[in-house]
Formats: sequence, structure tokens, C-alpha cells
Amino acid sequence: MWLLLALLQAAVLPARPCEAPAEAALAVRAFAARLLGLAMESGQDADPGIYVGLRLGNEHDLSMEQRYLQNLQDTFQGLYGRSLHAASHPSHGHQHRDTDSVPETGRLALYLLGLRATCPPPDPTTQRFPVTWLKYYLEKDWAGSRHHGHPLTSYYQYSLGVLALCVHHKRVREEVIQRLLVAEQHRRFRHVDGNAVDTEAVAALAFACLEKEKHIGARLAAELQAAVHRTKARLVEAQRADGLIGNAFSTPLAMQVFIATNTCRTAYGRAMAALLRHLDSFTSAATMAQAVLALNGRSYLSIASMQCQEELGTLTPIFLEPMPLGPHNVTVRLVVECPVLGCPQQLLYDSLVSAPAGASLLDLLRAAPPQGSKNFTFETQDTTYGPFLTSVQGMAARPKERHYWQLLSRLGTSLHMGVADYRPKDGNTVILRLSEW
Ligand code: B12
Repeated sequence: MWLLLALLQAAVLPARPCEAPAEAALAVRAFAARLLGLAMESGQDADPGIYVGLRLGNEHDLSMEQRYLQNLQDTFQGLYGRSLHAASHPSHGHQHRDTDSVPETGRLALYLLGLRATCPPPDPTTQRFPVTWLKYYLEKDWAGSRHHGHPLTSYYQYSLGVLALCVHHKRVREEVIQRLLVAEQHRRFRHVDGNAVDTEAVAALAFACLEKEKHIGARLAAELQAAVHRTKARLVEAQRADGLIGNAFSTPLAMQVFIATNTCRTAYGRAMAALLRHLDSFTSAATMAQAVLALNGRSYLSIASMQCQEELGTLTPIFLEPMPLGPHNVTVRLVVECPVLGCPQQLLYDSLVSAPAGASLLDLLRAAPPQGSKNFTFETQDTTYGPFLTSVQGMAARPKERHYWQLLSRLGTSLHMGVADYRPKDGNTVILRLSEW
């Protein structure tokens, strides 16, 4: 009888206000199955952001998730399962991070969010050292921000760090929080494409989490609340006529802010409709894992109140075939610019490149002909967003100087995709420019 009533209710009531509409359920399920497929086939190490996406979906492949968690723990416990003291006095045979290395604030934060989303929860002692390491990295980032005017990693990773500590109910020093509040007030969150939405959203999630913490005083709570309000207003302002907030890839993070603050009204509904129309644009596991949360009406904050109930182990992976190429060729102009200090010359390469229609920019880089006596050379580094271009014509971008190889169109606009996802059309020009961010 109760079951019948529950089924009837599900059939009559609309989906919860912060979820995809019921008629999109199949599309959302297929999307989660594609993420599962990517997570299973990727030859890379397990990634904490992907694990969070898998855990916060409505359906699961529980044994795969278990294996994935094991891989994650092998990697992270090896690096952060020991005290900071042990890291500065290493013993033989132990893999470890030393205290001088670049902070891994973002990945460690996502790892801790993942552990908190695990059912049944893992042994709490496994979280002790990673939490201490995250606090240490956040302090390093904070000190870096006082010195350089920005965190050593990025405000995105800094926000993830604050958020993860908050979700674990760990205290964050007020000065560390204030740094983020000041950055929010002074609008310091721009990404290379001029889109600040991703970082603003993660910072607002951190503020929304902190605001609810018991140890936060009334004055700071009011400041945090005001920052969340301001961010929401800016997200609504950033909403385009087609409903996207920023671009397709920042929209799910913006939606998380509405979900976390229970304000799933007009802007959220329009964003959800737009996101559902753009699901095919998502090809990398990292961006898909972010989108799965929003599609299921969840946010990183949902992890704080997650209850372990029986979970549906009904998800089966979808593996997509690579896009067919050709039969015709496209010809694209490839330009390499090097306008920063230390470049041998401004223009490092300018040539037409031919490849089968549908080829990615990465395929084009591989097909680029020599110029003069010099071969075209480049290097990439694998990430869960896809291959990240690190070096072109022997010029490596130096992360410490905040240099990176930016991808632009002929009109100078920054592309919204990486080298493996962007597929230039016949007659296009693509510029690779060594830029500062
Ligand atoms: C910060 C950031 C950057 C910084 C990273 C440097 C740093 N030290 O933090 C810089 C400015 C270098 C950057 C560059 C680019 N970015 Co960016 N970036 C982000 C942002 C805001 C956060 C990434 C992060 O820290 N993740 C968390 C950490 C823990 O994960 P991680 O795997 O360690 O992240 C590292 C790499 O993945 C890499 N990375 C950053 N961006 C990109 C983009 C691509 C395509 C790849 C393969 C790798 C990569 O840098 C991260 C930090 O080390 C995301 C927003 C988001 N929604 O995820 C956009 C985002 C990932 N970037 C994006 C884009 C488009 C780019 C560029 C292609 C822009 C361009 N036209 O040049 C370039 C990459 C070009 C290249 N050389 O291959 C898109 C990707 C969309 C997609 N289809 O996958 C996002 C989602 C923003 C958006 N809403 O459009 N980015």
C-alpha cells in the first residue's frame, strides 16, 4: 500500500525544485553512464573530482566505485597519509610529498570531499593527516597571496580548500576566510576567457558552508551571507539569453550555488534547461563530474549532510566511439605567438595545416608541417580535463610565472575547449599564445 502511494506520488508530483525535470531523467542517466564509462576506461590515476561526481549521482556501479576509491586511497594515503613532520624527515621506501612542493590544495580538497561522500564512511583516522596537509597547503596559499597578491595555486583551488575543511567541520582561520572575502569584493576571480563564474561559484559555496558553522561569529556570518547574496546577483547578471551562466562548463557550478542556498527559481530553471540542451558539449570526465552534481540537484555542500542509505547499484557504463573523420580535408591556419619576456621572437610559427574534417586541434598540431628547417613541436600533460598544452616550439609555459599556452580564435577570443575537444572548421585560424593569467 505504502509503495503504491509512493509510486503514485512520484508520478503526480513534479521533480524537487532543484532537480532536472522528470522528462529529462533518461538524458541525465545516459550522461552519468558516460561519465562512468570515461572513469573506467581512462588510463590515468583515479581522480578525486571524478569520484565525487560518481558518488553524488542518483545511480551507481557500487563495485566499480569501491575499486576507484581504493585506487584513490592508494595514491593519496601514500602522499598524505603521514604527518608533516614525517615528510620533512623521510624514511626509506615511503612515497611522500615534501613540504617545499607546490601546494596541491585543489586535489587534496576534492579527495577529502570524496572521502566524506563515501558510504559506509571510511575509518576516520585515514582523514586525519590529509586534513592536516590541506590546512598546511591553505596556509601556504594564504601566505603566497599576501606576498604575490594571489594564492600560489588559484582562487578556485583556495576556495575548494576552504570548502572541504568546512564540509569536514574543521575550523578555518578567519584571516584565511577574509582573504577570499576581499577577493570576492574586489572581483579578483577572472578566468582566461574573462569568465569568473566557475571561481565565483566555488567561493560562494565555501561562504555558504561557513555561514552555517557553529563556531562562526555573528559579524563574520553576516559578511559571508552578504557575499553569497552578491555572488548570486552576479550569477543572475551573467546569465545569457540562452540560459547559460558564463558558458556551458561554468553553468553547473553556478547552479550548485542556487542548489546549496535553496533558490531554485527562474535563473536556475533557465540554466537547467540550457544545460540539458548542451550535454553533448561535455566530453571530459572533469567537467562531466561537475555537471552530474547539478543535474541531480546536488552541490558540494550536499556532502555535509549525506546520509548513508541503500544506494541503487543500477548504473551501467556507456563507452563512446571516437568521432569519425573525413572524408574531406579541412585547412586551418596555425599561428604561434610568444609575446612575453624571454621569447626568442614574437612569431614562432605561421602556416596552413591540413587534416581530415572533424579532426581535433590536437590532431592538427600533430599534422603541422615543418617551417623552414624546423619541425613543429609541442608537448601536453594529461589531466582529467584532457591533454593540457604545456610547451610549443620548445617554449615551455612556466606555471610559477603564471604562464600558460592560451588557445584563441582569429578574432582573439579565448576558446572554451582544450586541444583534444576543439575541432576547427575549414578556413579557421587558431592562435596558440604564451600568455600570463
Ligand atoms: C584555474 C583554471 C585555469 C588555469 C590553471 C592554472 C592553475 N594553476 O590553476 C589556467 C589559466 C592556466 C587555465 C587554462 C585554460 N583553461 Co581553464 N580552468 C581553470 C578552472 C577555473 C579551475 C581548474 C582547477 O583548478 N580545477 C581543480 C584542480 C584540482 O584540478 P586539476 O585537474 O589539478 O586542474 C588543473 C588542470 O586541469 C589544468 N587546466 C586548467 N584549465 C584547463 C583546461 C583544459 C582544457 C585542460 C586540458 C586542463 C586545464 O590546470 C589546473 C590547475 O593546475 C576551471 C573551471 C572548472 N569548472 O573546472 C577552468 C576550465 C577547466 N578551463 C577551461 C579552459 C577552456 C581553459 C583553456 C583551454 C582556455 C584557453 N582558451 O586557452 C586553457 C588551457 C589551454 C591549454 N594550455 O591546454 C574550461 C574547460 C572546458 C572544457 N571543455 O573542458 C574550464 C572548465 C572553464 C570554463 N568554464 O570554460 N585554466
